[in-house]
Amino acid sequence: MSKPLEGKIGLVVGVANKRSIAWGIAKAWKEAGATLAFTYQGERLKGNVEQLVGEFGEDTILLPCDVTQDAEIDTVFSEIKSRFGKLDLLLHAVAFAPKEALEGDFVNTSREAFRVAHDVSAYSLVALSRAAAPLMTDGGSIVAMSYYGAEKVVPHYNVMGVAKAALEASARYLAYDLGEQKIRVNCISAGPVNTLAARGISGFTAMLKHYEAHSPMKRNVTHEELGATAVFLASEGGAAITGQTLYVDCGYEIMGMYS
Ligand code: 0WE
Repeated sequence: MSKPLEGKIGLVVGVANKRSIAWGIAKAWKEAGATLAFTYQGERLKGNVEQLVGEFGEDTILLPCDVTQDAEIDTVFSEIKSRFGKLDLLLHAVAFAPKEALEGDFVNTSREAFRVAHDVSAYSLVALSRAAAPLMTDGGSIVAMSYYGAEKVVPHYNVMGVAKAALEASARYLAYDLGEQKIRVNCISAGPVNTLAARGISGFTAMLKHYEAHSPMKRNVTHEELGATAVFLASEGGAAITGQTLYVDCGYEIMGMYS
């Protein structure tokens, strides 16, 4: 097995449990040779993430980070600086909208639900990238997770679709700002994956079945495939790719009419 990320330091934001997309990508980055730091959101998830990260060995660090708190973001990056001295990779795999905003009609989205969804799911990429950039002294690769609902209407995805559109646009503006520093910023738009965030969304199982029936590849994307894409983006293969949204969805996005 080749180690395209040997000697690279990465920060992974968004692991909640072993089904998290962030965990799938972390495993792939580690397999490719990277040394990783992780954050967890709140005491509720600390135990989970601690147990998972235990597999990663001594050089891994785990830090609390609520991405809506600038002070917590600052602490994360000063810890990374003192422990590793630099950063090469950043994974953003966090999103949240209040549950009621994902249930009714988009037209009824409250000002507060709109604000929270954009703060957690989109602004956090800007804040994390700004803090990461000074540590990315040899350039870097920033990867954020998105979804088709950013581009087309997916019923009930509602304000999350608007926030993902903001995330993808933010990735383009960040790519422009950070390009000369050899820092690339891209989104992976994943097909649906059965995670903690997806569970409790009514009709989610039907959505997985829909992709299975109608995507060109007639199946759903795996954690391993998302991990392999993130390795590609972080390594030489991605060296001239920035500001893009890559659909990793078994081809679903290309379809116009389903048969
Ligand atoms: O981005 C997402 C989901 C993110 C998410 C999930 C939740 C559930 C619990 C954000 N906020 C919350 N808030 C909660 O209270 N996905 C891409 C998965 C997803 O979510 C959907 C989808 C898909 C796909 C919601 C409605 C329709 C489709």
